[in-house]
Amino acid sequence: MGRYDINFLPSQDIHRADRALNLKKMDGFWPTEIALNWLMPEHLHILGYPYSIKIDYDMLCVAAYDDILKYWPWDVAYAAVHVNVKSWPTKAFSRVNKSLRLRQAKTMYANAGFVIFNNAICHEVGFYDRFESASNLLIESTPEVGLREQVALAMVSASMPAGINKVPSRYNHRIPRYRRETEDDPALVNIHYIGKKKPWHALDQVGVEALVQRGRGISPFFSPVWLEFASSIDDFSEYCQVQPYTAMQVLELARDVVNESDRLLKRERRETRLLRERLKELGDESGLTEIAA
Ligand SMILES: [Mn+2]
Repeated sequence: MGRYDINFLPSQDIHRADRALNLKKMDGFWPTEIALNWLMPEHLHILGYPYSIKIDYDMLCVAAYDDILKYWPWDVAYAAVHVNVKSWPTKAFSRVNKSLRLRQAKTMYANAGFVIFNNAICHEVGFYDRFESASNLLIESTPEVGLREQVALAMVSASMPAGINKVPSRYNHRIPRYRRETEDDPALVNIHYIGKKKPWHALDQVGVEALVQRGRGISPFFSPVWLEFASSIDDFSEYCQVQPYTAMQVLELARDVVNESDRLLKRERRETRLLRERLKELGDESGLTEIAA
């Protein structure tokens, strides 16, 4: 199994794997095996590795991790952390925090795409045990909360001795938010293909238009980046039915994005014009013309 320099690890060889595999399914659709991710830091500690990085399967690395060593000494570090998500049921979370005796941490959301662990500290505090308890308590107390895995992780991580630390978001670049590179915000390191449509799924015109309508017109252009890389790997076509884009297909993609953006813009202008006209009519009757102008 040493192909592509990847060492695959049979799950039965992971210390206490049965516990993770028996954990209740989170969000209904993820395979139970994903809980093994959160056992790995402790397993790797036993094997003698001081640090570990967990990276999602839907991420593409496009640049070197040249400043990653800066983040090594921390307990646990996430790329992409949003503090104080208002829609979360804070009361339920503080109950979980209390019953697990977790340090009362601010409610926060941490995307689990790219996480660095200090394996020894995870082992010391029993990271997986805490994660398992938090998950189970959340399932009981807040069945309505989605992304439970990430919620439980964020809560447990926030109560690590040094809390959660942040890795720059270029290590977990979620595709709808592509900004122009600046000195403060340098080039991407990892592209994270979040959402249901992955770059190995075919994208049709309707799909492209739907993305534009959600303000994500940049997203379709990330697919060719993944396909260009993936197609250079042996047996690509055995695993992936989608072919890399030709220059002409990228142009067609741009056409669909631009056409849909133009259509939305025209519709918005038309609606504004109609509203103005309506207000003007009303104004003629009620003296509102000034406001309409
Ligand atoms: Mn992902």
